[in-house]
Amino acid sequence: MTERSRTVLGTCHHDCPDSCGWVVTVEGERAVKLRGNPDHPYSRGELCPKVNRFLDRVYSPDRVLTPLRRVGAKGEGRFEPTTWDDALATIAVEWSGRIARHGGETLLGYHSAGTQGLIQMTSLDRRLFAVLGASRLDATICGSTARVGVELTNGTGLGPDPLDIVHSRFIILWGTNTRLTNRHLWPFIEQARSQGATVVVIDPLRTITADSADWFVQPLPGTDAALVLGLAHVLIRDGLVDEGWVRDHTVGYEALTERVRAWDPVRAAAHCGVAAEEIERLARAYGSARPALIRTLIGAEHHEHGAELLRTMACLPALVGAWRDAGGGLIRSSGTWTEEALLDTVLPAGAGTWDTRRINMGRIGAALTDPALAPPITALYVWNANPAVTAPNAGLVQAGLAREDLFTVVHEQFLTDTARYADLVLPATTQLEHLDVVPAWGHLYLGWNEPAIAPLGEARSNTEVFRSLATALGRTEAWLHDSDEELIAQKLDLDHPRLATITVEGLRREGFQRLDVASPLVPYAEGGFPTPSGKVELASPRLAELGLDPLPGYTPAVEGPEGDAALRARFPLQLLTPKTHPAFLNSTYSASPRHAPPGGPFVELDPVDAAARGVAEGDEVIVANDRGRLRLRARLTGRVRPGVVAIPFGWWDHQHAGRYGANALTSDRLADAGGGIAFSDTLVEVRRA
Ligand SMILES: Nc1nc2c(c(=O)[nH]1)N[C@H]1C(S)=C(S)[C@@H](COP(=O)(O)OP(=O)(O)OC[C@H]3O[C@@H](n4cnc5c(=O)[nH]c(N)nc54)[C@H](O)[C@@H]3O)O[C@H]1N2
Ligand SMILES: Nc1nc2c(c(=O)[nH]1)N[C@H]1C(S)=C(S)[C@@H](COP(=O)(O)OP(=O)(O)OC[C@H]3O[C@@H](n4cnc5c(=O)[nH]c(N)nc54)[C@H](O)[C@@H]3O)O[C@H]1N2
Ligand code: SF4
Ligand SMILES: [Mo]
Repeated sequence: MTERSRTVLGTCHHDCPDSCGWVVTVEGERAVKLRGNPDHPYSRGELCPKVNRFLDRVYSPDRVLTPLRRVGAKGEGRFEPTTWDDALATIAVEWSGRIARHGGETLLGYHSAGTQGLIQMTSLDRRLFAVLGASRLDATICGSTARVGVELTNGTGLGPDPLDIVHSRFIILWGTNTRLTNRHLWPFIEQARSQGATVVVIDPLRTITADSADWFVQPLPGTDAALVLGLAHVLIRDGLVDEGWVRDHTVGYEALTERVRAWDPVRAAAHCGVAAEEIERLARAYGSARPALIRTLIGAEHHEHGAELLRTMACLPALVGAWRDAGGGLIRSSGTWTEEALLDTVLPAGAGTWDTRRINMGRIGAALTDPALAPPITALYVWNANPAVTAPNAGLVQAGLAREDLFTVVHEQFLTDTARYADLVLPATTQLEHLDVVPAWGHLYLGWNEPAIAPLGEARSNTEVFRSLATALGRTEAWLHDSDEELIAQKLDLDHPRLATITVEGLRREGFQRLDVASPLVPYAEGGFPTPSGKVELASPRLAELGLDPLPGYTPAVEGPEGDAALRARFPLQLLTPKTHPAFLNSTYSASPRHAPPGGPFVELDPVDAAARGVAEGDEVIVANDRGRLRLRARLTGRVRPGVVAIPFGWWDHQHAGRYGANALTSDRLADAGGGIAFSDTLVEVRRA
């Protein structure tokens, strides 16, 4: 280091389970190096192909660094620079006028997890939108359907510490592409493997994780619940159930036994497309290994019956008593450990409540185009998100964004496909330019993020913009103007036992601190599940009270392999649109030439489906359904099975030959619970272009 250089500790902000620690070297005013923090116990000095070149992103010539005012048509992307004063004054006039005319609910804030920091993801925004009486956003596009599903069985989303996977001896990676999406967990899985663990991947796609597994099981999409019922059948039939644990810590075992009696492997196989013999083998291997762990993330929930699947899947660890062991049980997002130690800081006591209507973010296209929605959404403020690319049914989303009467503000680092529709684009800081504390949903460390450099150009952080908006709107309540330090202090419940050893000074000094929970973390070895019965609810009295099936089950998706016959006759192939590229993070980085793989987007088909359509490797094809139509290159990679096709998710519209990306085709149907979206229950047909 030269005399003028210093290092600053930070944490990656991306919507990624890994929340890696980093170290930034700064010379003068400029960040010159960004490396993984070698001291971070989870990421251990490594970042990833997305973030290794983060400084290119920070200093990219394409960054939006001044406010922009639209001069072209919506979506065209023609803007001219303007000033913050002008932009804020325009917003104040537009919002006030529209609220006066339609009421507060005409305004909607739309965000996702562009940064998932405690204060920059969502904090002051909620206060401002609350006092304005704006519509509330159901931010359920990722994770909430799985959470609700698991909670129906266990009463909680809590599970083991992901790092305890080293203790596992049988690991099922179920609907998660660990090596791509959760890459820092992989070395711990390898460690378990070196100690004898078997790694199973269950995925309709042969992913890079499947390639590295000991055993790859390839069901048809959306049919896993049938597979689970078949597994449960064998576990019970063959005496592989931990009867003592089941007796002490579950309810409904007899009813479940009765239910799965009819689900012998032959019947299960007929629905899920996994051979009966393989179901038998998998059940016996899972039922005789200890500790046995199921790890799942998001892929399995993006289905019409995603909650049903997760609720059903969550019965397996209880049946075999896997919760007894360090490294046993079920892990999905481990963010719940942190969330429960945070305070809800929307409105201070006495400042009223915020109980306006809710708009589901996955249904944003429908909400923006519904002529019956009263009041209509006439003002939209987007930050931390790129819904034109990432929300389902993109044609509808973009039809909504194109509405002339919609006043749209997008706060962004880059001119995304969403920003192109904005009336005003506001320049956003990057993680190097603002303060935050970053929680994790893939491990149990809180990360500190000290700003390494001053905001570039005229960029402002999310919290700073909400303070500016409050001023522009003449709001003088002190709590609309709290500083970032104050917001962090308000959010961390330092009296919570899980934060007992965490301090703001400690976080700042070390860069990360672990939640104060046991290690290894075996929370339910002796039961004590927070369900009404205190037990794992194999049969759920709560579901029964709602008039729903109290038992785990399998319901075929309407837009799935066993769905609506008329639809299937027209669109016989099921489309998956997963995360595929190691250098993309959702739609982030895909517009950057150094991140995007050469050749652009493509559709993968099985050679049998391709031959039936006269399609050869590299041919141009049309992939279509009633929602949209894409022109893509066909690839016959052998990664999908007959009846299934896959298009990588994340590319921007202009990178496709037609007008839209993969989400032009995806279903925006709501999942069965939790407000998630059935992205992966989407039927299409493919033909030569
Ligand atoms: N490199 C990279 N990393 C990322 C991201 C990224 O875009 N790029 N995104 C981040 C985000 S926001 C998230 S939520 C996580 C998601 O992490 P994951 O859940 O691991 O990723 P997904 O691609 O959503 O889905 C995982 C797998 O689920 C499979 N799947 C789909 N339907 C089914 C089914 O019916 N049954 C089964 N068994 N599997 C099914 C898909 O084929 C896919 O391979 O990744 C995070 N990490
Ligand atoms: N077809 C299909 N669709 C999917 C998925 C899929 O697997 N397939 N996955 C779904 C999932 S799991 C998720 S989580 C969503 C993700 O959906 P999005 O969150 O909309 O996706 P990102 O590409 O991560 O967009 C985040 C944006 O926030 C911006 N940003 C980053 N930091 C900041 C900041 O500090 N301030 C502001 N104002 N902006 C910032 C980035 O530049 C980026 O454009 O997509 C969903 N959509
Ligand atoms: S995107 Fe994920 S893997 Fe990459 S540096 Fe950030 S947290 Fe780590
Ligand atoms: Mo996500």
